[in-house]
Amino acid sequence: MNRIFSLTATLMLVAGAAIAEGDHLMSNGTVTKIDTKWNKITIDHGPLENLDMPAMKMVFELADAGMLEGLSEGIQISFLAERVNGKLTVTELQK
Ligand SMILES: [Cu+2]
Repeated sequence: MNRIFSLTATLMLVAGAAIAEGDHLMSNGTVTKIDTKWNKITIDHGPLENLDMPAMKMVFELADAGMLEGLSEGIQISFLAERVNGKLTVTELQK
């Protein structure tokens, strides 16, 4: 039930951001590795405008364990990455 709620909250945040920001903050990438123990995923990502980062493959923290649901290696995602407590973290994710 908690997971469903957090997923819904995440989707609402994503929808809100898309309306407010015209979608330009979301970046695209391919999930290449999933670490369910530490809540991290590796993303082969395109340029991240908000972090001024070029395309590369790297590891991100996940803001919410519920984001792991439905993820699998090789899947394409749209996501927003932000620096949270000094760590690059996926704060929004769409499959
Ligand atoms: Cu990067």
